[in-house]
Amino acid sequence: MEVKVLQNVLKVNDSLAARNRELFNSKKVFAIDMMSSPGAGKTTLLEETAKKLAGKIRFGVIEGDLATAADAERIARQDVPVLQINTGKGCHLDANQIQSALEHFNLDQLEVLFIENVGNLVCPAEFDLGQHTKVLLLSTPEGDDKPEKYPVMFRQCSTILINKVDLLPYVPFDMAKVKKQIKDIHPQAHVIEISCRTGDGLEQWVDWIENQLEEFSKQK
Ligand SMILES: Nc1nc2c(ncn2[C@@H]2O[C@H](COP(=O)(O)OP(=O)(O)OP(=O)(O)O)[C@@H](O)[C@H]2O)c(=O)[nH]1
Ligand SMILES: [Mg+2]
Repeated sequence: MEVKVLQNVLKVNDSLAARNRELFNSKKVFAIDMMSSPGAGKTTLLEETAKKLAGKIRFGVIEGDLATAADAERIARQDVPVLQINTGKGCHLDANQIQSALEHFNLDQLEVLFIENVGNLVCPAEFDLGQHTKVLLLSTPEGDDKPEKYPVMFRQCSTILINKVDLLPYVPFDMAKVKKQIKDIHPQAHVIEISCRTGDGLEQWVDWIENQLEEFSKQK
């Protein structure tokens, strides 16, 4: 019985996500779901992305956290349109929340929408939001066993950013081991090493966004 209830919840979520995706497509907005453990650097990366994309690509951000508007305030300081969703006890965003959030954006003015999901390596993987692609951040202090311990998340994300590479001299993190785990779980995943602190790899990240947007625009 419990399984049936869960299936219904996911079914309703999937149909709302499909509607969100139709809206994104009709407005020509490329939507990216950003996921990671708490503190891996999602908001910092979006702040740095805003600096790099200023005047190039018009984007907005939906922030998901249990409580506070702290992340949305950080993004707003970059002059990027942003809306904070507080999930209360919820450990992930869902399609219904995104649908409500979208009413607060002028999608005609946007080319890309980043959705920063609640920090969690498990639950966000289960819920389609209507995004076109999912990006995962793994940061070096989290340890080098995460891909094999959280395979569902790593399998779902088209691109995996390994953040905080500036900390490699100080934390036990075997990059080759992590890349091997990712290859075993998701051979097609695109991996980029970055540091939001030093800026390493951020050009590659911005190139990735530009290429994705170009491919998306061709489809319309
Ligand atoms: N050394 C180092 N610290 C970083 C880097 N990127 C982010 N941080 C720090 O990591 C901490 C967490 O960063 P956030 O961007 O708030 O992480 P988050 O993933 O948005 O966190 P939640 O929203 O709580 O899930 C902050 O103190 C950042 O300054 C990096 O590349 N190197
Ligand atoms: Mg954040």
